[in-house]
Amino acid sequence: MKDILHKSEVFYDVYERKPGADKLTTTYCPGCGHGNLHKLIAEALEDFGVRDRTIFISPVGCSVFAYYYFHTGNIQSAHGRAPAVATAAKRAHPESIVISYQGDGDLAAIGGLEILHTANRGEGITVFFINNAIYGMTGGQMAPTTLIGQKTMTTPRGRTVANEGYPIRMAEIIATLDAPVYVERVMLADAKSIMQARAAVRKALKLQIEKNAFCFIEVLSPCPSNLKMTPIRTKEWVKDVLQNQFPLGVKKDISETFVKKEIARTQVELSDLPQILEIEHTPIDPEKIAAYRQKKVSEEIKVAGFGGQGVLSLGTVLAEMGMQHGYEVSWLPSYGPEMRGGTANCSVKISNGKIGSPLVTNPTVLIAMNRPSLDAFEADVVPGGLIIYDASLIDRQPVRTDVKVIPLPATKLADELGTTKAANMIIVGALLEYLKIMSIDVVLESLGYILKRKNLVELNQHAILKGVEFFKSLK
Ligand SMILES: Cc1ncc(C[n+]2csc(CCOP(=O)(O)OP(=O)(O)O)c2C)c(N)n1
Ligand code: SF4
Ligand SMILES: [Mg+2]
Repeated sequence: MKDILHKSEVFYDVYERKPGADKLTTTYCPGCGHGNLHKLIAEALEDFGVRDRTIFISPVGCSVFAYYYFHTGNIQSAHGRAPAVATAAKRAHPESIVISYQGDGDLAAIGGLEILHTANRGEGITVFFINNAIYGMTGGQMAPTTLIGQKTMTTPRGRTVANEGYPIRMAEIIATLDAPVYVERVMLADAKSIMQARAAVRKALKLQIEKNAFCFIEVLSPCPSNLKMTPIRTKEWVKDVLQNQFPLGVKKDISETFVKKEIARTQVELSDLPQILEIEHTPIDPEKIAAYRQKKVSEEIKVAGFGGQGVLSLGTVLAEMGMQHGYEVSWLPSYGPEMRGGTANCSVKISNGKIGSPLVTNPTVLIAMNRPSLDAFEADVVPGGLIIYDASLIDRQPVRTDVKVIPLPATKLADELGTTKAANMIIVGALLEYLKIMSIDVVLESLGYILKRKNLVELNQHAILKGVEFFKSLK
């Protein structure tokens, strides 16, 4: 009796992360299979002594909050993307035990290709695939595993082959691939089948622990709430109906002959990067940037304009130059349909603190190189921020009165240099002279390292200096 009531140490005693007053029960409906499977996994992790090196990945679905319960490492991933996240976790931490826990909507619909390629690469992870023949979390829409004739929210007259195709047997598909080591389908319908599921769960995890083997366990599981049956009746349905479409059993097992897969963690020293990336790089004299290392810098820059105006490279130059000065930097391009003739933009962060997200939504600096960009982003600039706009192309002034505005005729000045394309570097010069977060000398010196076309270095140096002069002339 004591053993039956034993709660695995792999579960938290109290589910502190779960909102609300009830911190002792799970979010699952009575009779739901998720609870059973959680228990089997938790007990195996405890018995194998790997709790503290397990990373549990839950994507979207009713098990999205698995991290309320599992006292392991946890990552909550986007819908269908758990296998990619699991791949990254395992490769970064080869000694960890990585579990990708996915529903049928998640794994077989939105994440259908993700799992296929992960299985095909034979990543050293364990996938638990909860097939309850329905989208549980969202209230009972059709899943790829929904049975023919089964009524769901989105197939109110029952699934038909003509409209929705056949239910997909994922375990069989995964078993056709070369890399997976062990693939089995089990069910959670009665004591006997739960014991068989327990054995499969343990075998799959053991194979990861001992051999880094990719294993895939499909688990036929009851969802009483959306199948609209009592918990007992749903279990019978899993056994008597669902199982007919999805036959239980081992679909592939090469575990005996499979040789342990070594996952090497590649250690790259920062100083080796230029050579690996084939970048010409001469370190900057620390003396030259010492003064800038003391500054408190946290700039969030939005650069926007037409595709072809050098918007993205303007951002790259700022980020690269920031790096030369020892700042944390990020650069995030936005490629959208707007690239063809409309607006293109990128986000750049330059900071001497850690950068959490590369996205800039409220810029401290907006660089608007065309009118649609000024229209689109002016309102987002933080009060006290800066707007630099190309006054030779934009026929209106910013309306904001709580920000600093620099009307810079960048295109006109670039034409004076002989090429319109230099407008972006003129803006770089004016901006850096305004911000005073980098040494102009170092920027000019570094251009040679980062520009791929060496014949353009001199021209861009002139353009940056022209921007600097323009800003000085405003004073
Ligand atoms: C990108 C994205 N698309 C759609 C959704 C809505 N959504 C949430 S859960 C879910 C399906 C879950 O079904 P399943 O994976 O079978 O998990 P279950 O709840 O049945 O365990 C969907 C479509 C979402 N959260 N994110
Ligand atoms: S809706 Fe279905 S899958 Fe979700 S918790 Fe309830 S029984 Fe489980
Ligand atoms: Mg489901």
